[in-house]
Amino acid sequence: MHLVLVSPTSYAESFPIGLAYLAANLRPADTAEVLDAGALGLDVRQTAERVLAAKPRVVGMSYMTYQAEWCYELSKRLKEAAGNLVIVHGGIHASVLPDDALAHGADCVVIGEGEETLVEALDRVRAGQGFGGIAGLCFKQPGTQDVVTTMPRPLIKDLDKLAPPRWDAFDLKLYHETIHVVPGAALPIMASRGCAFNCSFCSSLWKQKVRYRTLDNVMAELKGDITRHGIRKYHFYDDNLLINLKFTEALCRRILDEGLNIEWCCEARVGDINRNPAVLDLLAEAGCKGIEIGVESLDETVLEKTNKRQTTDDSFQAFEHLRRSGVQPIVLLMTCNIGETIAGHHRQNRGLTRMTGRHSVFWGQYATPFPGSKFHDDAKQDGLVLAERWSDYVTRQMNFVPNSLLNDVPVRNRRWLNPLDRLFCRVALSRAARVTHLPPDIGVSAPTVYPLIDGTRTVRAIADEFVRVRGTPPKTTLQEVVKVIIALAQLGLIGSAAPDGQTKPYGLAWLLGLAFTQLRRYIACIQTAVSRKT
Ligand code: B12
Ligand code: SF4
Repeated sequence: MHLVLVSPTSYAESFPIGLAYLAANLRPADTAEVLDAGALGLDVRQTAERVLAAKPRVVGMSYMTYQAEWCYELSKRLKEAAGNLVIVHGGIHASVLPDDALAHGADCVVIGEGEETLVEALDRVRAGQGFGGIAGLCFKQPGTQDVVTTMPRPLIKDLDKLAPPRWDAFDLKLYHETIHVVPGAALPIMASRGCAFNCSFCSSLWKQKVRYRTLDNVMAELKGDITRHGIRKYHFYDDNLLINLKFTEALCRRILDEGLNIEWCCEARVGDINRNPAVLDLLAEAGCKGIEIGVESLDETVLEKTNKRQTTDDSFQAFEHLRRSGVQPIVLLMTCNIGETIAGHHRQNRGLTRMTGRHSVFWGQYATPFPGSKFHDDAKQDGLVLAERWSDYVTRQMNFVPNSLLNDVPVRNRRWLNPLDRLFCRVALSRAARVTHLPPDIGVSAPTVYPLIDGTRTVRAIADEFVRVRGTPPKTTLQEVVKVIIALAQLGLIGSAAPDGQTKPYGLAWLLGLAFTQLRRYIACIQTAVSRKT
């Protein structure tokens, strides 16, 4: 039986490793091809045509929340064109909201880990039978609209049983996934599945439990990839590669002993980096070039609300340890999280300046209440949810503003913004515009917001005033006002009327630091250009 596995439109050039695993773990009687519409730049119509041309019996789709509507549209088109096709949805969004998927063209939804469930579902299709009794499925009872959810599928105990991801099903030339610090073709790999924590903003399917592959199994995959594809750069997609330091150490030793000569990046929690910083030297020796660290926030109140179970000091220490060992720290931050305030943003800016040695305004990815997370459950009571449709659920766009920020009352630290202040605000806001998809000139800017700050109006009231006076759309106006407030807070140009809300504007040291950082960057660019020429 032939199966087409579709990866939908995407704005990141990354491999859908879930589909690569599914394609690799079918029965020999079944064949699968992967159609990555994102990598190929196909729209829904073109994707439907390509799927139908392949004449499959079953079509599988894997999607995150922001890709859901695209997959719903594809399912509708496929159903219209070929009513007998069996359409299976899976991945994070469908697993969390299977009813939504079933209402939009899916015949069945695989909830959670998919390799075993898909094989069993295909067996039923082959035998012309229904899906009843297969663990980890959700489907509509044939002939009725009743939705059946079967018992949860136990997690695969022995990950070594799984065949490694089938990269030969992909046109590797289409992917330019950077591993953040080393340019060039890189493949993803996972040595473990799951995470031992339970952060409020995370909607991962495999929280609170970690399963490992054996080192022999991981090494066999790496060697196989090197032989087959000649790729020596890897991105470990594990939620936290340093959670079990004994495992990490042993992995590094094997990479070194067997002379793999690879370069790689991974993700880790700051607490695990601090547990034994000496291990970082071994990681660096084994080719680790960068580690993504979820700093999330440098405001203790915000951190506490995320249940991240780490402190700002943990982040400072981890950053230092990484810097010392030569592994590049890749800092992940969130903006607009529950508990954020004007004074908190100011503190965070000072903390990050201290940590990174860069004098700048820092913008993270916007905190987004993904379905399946505790944040999603709390969002409506703790703030304003701006996301309106599934395609909004991307972190480069402001999807949520916490009440803590909306109800904060900004206070001006200067009478008027001087030309230098305006320049810094523009720099800060253009930086924000780069991480969002709003054009930088869409609404208001710092000099027009500043006069409205009178020490009595809340952030929400300032945005309302703008809408009233200028007649601009409420949502985009609020987004712009919040961005301006954050930039002003970080630069210390505003404080807050709340107790302990005082802040201090940037001073000479800040300016000199900024100039020095810029100078260093220019010199580094010139050095790179010169070394490329020679
Ligand atoms: C690695 C990773 C990335 C990588 C690669 C993403 C990719 N192409 O897969 C990078 C860094 C590029 C990335 C980017 C983003 N990510 Co990300 N990412 C992850 C992470 C850490 C692991 C995902 C993974 O690879 N898992 C391993 C594979 C094997 O599992 P899987 O894909 O879930 O597939 C299994 C099952 O789900 C099932 N299955 C999946 N699909 C199907 C289909 C069928 C037919 C069947 C039968 C079964 C099935 O079977 C598979 C095998 O068991 C998760 C967190 C997590 N722990 O899940 C977040 C996560 C998936 N990312 C998330 C988000 C939001 C994003 C971004 C949208 C963020 C942004 N910038 O806005 C971008 C989008 C990029 C894109 N490609 O479009 C969210 C998704 C939440 C949601 N509901 O949408 C997660 C859950 C993190 C979170 N915040 O909670 N991400
Ligand atoms: S954010 Fe990271 S540490 Fe927190 S639960 Fe998700 S995967 Fe685990």
